[in-house]
Amino acid sequence: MHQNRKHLAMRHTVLALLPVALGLSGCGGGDSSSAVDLPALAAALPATFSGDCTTLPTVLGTLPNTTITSATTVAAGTVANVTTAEHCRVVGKMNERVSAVDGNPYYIGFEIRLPKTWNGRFFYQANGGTDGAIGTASGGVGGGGALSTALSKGFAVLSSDAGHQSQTTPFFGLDPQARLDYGYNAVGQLTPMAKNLIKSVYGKAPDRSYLGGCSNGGRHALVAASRYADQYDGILAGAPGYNLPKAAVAQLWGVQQYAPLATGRITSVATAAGVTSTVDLPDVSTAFTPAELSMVSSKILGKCDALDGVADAWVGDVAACQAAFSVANDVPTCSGARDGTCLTPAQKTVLSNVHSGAKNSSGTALYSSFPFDAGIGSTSSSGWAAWKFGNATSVGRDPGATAFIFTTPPQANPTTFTGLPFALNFNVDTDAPKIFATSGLYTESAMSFMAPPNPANLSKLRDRGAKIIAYHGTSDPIFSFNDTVSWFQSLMAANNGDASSFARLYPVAGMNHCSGGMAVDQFDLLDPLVNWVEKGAAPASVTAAARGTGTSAIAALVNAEVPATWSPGRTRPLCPWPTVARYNGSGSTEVAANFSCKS
Ligand SMILES: [Ca+2]
Repeated sequence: MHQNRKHLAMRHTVLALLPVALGLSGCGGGDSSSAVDLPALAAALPATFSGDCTTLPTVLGTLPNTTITSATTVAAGTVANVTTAEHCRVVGKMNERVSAVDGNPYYIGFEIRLPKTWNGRFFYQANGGTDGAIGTASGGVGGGGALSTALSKGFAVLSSDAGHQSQTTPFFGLDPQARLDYGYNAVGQLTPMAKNLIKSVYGKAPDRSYLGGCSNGGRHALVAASRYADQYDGILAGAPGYNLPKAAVAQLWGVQQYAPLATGRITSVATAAGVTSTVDLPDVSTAFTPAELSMVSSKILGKCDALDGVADAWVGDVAACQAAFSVANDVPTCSGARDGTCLTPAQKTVLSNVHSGAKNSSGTALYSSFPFDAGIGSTSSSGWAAWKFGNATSVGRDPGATAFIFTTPPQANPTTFTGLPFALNFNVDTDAPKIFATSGLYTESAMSFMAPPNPANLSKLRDRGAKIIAYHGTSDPIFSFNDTVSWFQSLMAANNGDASSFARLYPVAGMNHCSGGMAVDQFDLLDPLVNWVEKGAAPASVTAAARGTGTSAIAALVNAEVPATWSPGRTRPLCPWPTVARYNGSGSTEVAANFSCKS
């Protein structure tokens, strides 16, 4: 601790000299963060718990506002498809209460898994969607089909429902406190509790603490990096939906773009309670057929594949692809009926607009643009069509989240709420601003409780020696890769042009939302993060593998979207943005070693 304080004091001295140094080195090339001596954090030391898990509730009975409901031994075996050693699973709840607004009971539910042989580290597993369920506390290391977890590595891992017990409906948003718990306060409450719990079990608090997740979990990660920088040494942010309410609004805007193109009709809609009513509305999933999206994907591939140095059915240089490809020039225009080989002029306009990003009627951006990527043809549940048409019209996803959690005041009644009508009737001029609104009952806006207070300013995290690694699939249809690049650029700007002393962004070319797609999506970014935090080893390229047919005996771990022309286990380097994995010019194109991260 004393050593860290000394380093911090030194840092302030260096900062005071910076303007002079920058003046001498000219503009644009500032490198203050790497020039500054950030404190080095000591490596975590292992410990063991040799006692009986079932006695833990007695030991843990003094945690404030916390009830332990069970503590059981989990024998060595498979957890989240990964071989895992014996551990204790402790389940509990914090801050039990009954809402004065909706009359429903609430608490912050959690489980924490405590290895008998512990590596001295804590991992907060931030979950996806609108939370509401305690996912198995295994601790994801990034991507899909991971071969290890934080738990299998020996971390103590916590997972929570973020303060409400309803995973499939968004109606908890009626309760003001449940909104805040979901946004940030569950992490704020659970983190010190978990550290105290760990101390009670092992005799010491965690030496090092990490928080990671993807999607909403990536949002939690950036929120924690901003709000709870004093609590975490390493942050792993996957597909960070750090502008989540804006992304949801953009989805509703998208539904309104697709509607005029639809050839099919929807004749009934259902509430969360299963009450159906007869309607006659456009079926937006018919705006672009799978054949049309596959055709667009092939056109993108044709134009962009070779830009990374090799035509290998993989677009590695996504930035160059944006300059090379255009819907107007590279997608055939239908001269007759739609047959899957062309798009109508109206379809081309919508596809361009959707990638340019949602805007209100006066042209003001409501969210980010999206890059064109060959993954647009994905037919998986994490792919383009599933998100743009399915989740954008479902009660539990974008319409419901916007109606009940993200707009103030909440805009609908749970008993009658249906997704598609809400999306079609959402007013992007008068309703969209409600994600910034407050009221007497709802004193924080959604953009206040969901977004990091200032994602560009992570100086507190930086200055204590903590590190952050982000990753994002370039084919992500819901949280735009471009939005994450915008964040990273703002972080660089706030650090005189270079945040590399404490932050890395790894694009995952072709990956859908958090996993899947025409991508090498099996990777582990947790080990590089730990090595950076605890050994000062800054990460460079990280090898990722495809999960094609035959790469795993577990069917769920095989990615059906790996192209047949690829070796099923093809590897590629993940490269720190803005470098790109480029073919070296010789050797097998199926092997990462023959690619290098270059600008
Ligand atoms: Ca290529």
